[in-house]
Amino acid sequence: MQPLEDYLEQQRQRVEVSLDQCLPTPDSYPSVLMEAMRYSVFAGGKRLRPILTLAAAEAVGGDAEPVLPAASALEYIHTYSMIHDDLPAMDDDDYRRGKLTNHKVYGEAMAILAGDALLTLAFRLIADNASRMNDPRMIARVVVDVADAAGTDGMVGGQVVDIESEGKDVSVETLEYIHRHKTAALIRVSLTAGATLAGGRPQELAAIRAAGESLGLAFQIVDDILDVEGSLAELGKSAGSDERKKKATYPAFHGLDVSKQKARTLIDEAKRLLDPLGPPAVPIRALADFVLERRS
Ligand code: GRG
Repeated sequence: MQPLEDYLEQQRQRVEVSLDQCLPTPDSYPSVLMEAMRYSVFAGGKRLRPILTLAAAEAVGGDAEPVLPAASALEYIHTYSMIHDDLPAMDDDDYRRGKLTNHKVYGEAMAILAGDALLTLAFRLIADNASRMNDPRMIARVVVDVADAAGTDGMVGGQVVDIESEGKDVSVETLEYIHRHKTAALIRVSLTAGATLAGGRPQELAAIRAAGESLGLAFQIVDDILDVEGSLAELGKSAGSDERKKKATYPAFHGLDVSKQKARTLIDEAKRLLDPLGPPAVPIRALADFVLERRS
């Protein structure tokens, strides 16, 4: 296999092109909405979720190219969640990825609408992508999975419990619920959507789903650790915000050492779960290591 950096860069470039092509053109009407959507989509994310979608399609023997619209859709859902999370009514952040947040540039109303438009576009792209693949039954499967991961039983549900838990002493079960729903669910479905669209068999899908769950939880634990240990330059936002906002985090509950060990164990588990898929799953395994080692 080529070095991970080359693989990531190659996939990232394909994703960047697709993210541009799947959005309405910048001169579409109303132009301020197009501008606001593009501002946050192209604010410099790592593109982890869409790259996982491409890697999952390849892991079950499919091609990455046909699943690019669905991969882009998952990045749009992620971007919408960031835009809304930064709003004064939620985390009230002025900076994201080292740039002013969407509402700081376009105002709150436009930031809400840009997020809504990205979420809506995402479901259109997924349904359209699935309808072009071999098996039409896939449309329902993938749309339901993504809706579950993004909605009340996923990211939105996790965000609600996170907000409600701020400043309170939460149980370990609540902490686990927040992390698995707010963050892990979208990472997990980024993998399963790619594998499903590429025609993965039930056993392959089950392995990828379980690996995605471990990888997603590890991602959020690493995010918690970075909020304690990272620098402004690395994170593109000020570190220590979780502690200031009295958020429920792994380091706050378990300490840094146990949190690091837990993240490592989850990544090992994700990689082991992918063993039955053999060499085609090597890029996902490498991405799992990247999640553990990332500094931003
Ligand atoms: C508003 C419905 C709604 C949900 C928001 C995900 C989320 C829920 C809030 C974001 C809060 C946060 C920073 C969570 C930590 C995990 C996370 C999603 C980090 C950012 O993801 P990266 O590192 O971002 O993949 P980039 O910038 O690389 O795209």
